[in-house]
Amino acid sequence: MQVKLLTNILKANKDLADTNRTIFHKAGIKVINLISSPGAGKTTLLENTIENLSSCLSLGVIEGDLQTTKDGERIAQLGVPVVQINTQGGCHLDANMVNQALTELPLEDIQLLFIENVGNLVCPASFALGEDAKVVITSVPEGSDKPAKYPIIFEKAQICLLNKIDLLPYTNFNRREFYEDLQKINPSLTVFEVSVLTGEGMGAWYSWVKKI
Ligand SMILES: Nc1nc2c(ncn2[C@@H]2O[C@H](COP(=O)(O)OP(=O)(O)O)[C@@H](O)[C@H]2O)c(=O)[nH]1
Ligand SMILES: [Mg+2]
Repeated sequence: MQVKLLTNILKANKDLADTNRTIFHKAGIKVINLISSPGAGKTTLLENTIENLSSCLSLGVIEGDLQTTKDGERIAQLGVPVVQINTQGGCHLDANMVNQALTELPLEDIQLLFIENVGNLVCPASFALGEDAKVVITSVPEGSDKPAKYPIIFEKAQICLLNKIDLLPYTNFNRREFYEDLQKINPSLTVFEVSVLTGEGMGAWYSWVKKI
């Protein structure tokens, strides 16, 4: 019975994600779903990406969080249309929440929409939102075992950003373990090693975003 219930929830979510996808397609909007554990650097990545790309791309942002509008306020300061969704304890965004947020965004003015999911490496992996690509961010201080421990999101993502490489000298992060595990989970995953803080490696990320 429980299994059936879960299947129904995921099916309902998939149907709504397809509805969102149709809306995005008609409006000519590309969508990136950003997924990571709390603190890996999603909002900082968005701030830098907006500063670098908003002169050539019209951007919009949906911010997902359990509580507070802190991330939404950080993004709004940059003059980009943003809607904050508070999940009131829920560990992921779902397609219905995104569908409702769309009514608050000027879709006709947006070419590329970023969705910052709730900080969590598990739940967001199972809930499609209507995105063109899932991007998983993991960061050096979290450790090199994260792909092996949370394989589903690394399997479903098209891009992996390994962030905070400026901290490599101060940690025991094992690149060999990281890449060997990723190879087993998703051999076609593209990895960009970056430091959002220093800007190292960010050129490859910006190029990918511009081409999506
Ligand atoms: N050292 C270092 N810190 C970073 C980097 N990127 C983000 N941070 C810091 O990590 C913390 C969490 O970042 P935030 O973007 O809020 O993470 P989020 O919870 O995934 O949105 C902040 O203190 C950032 O300044 C990086 O490349 N290197
Ligand atoms: Mg954030």
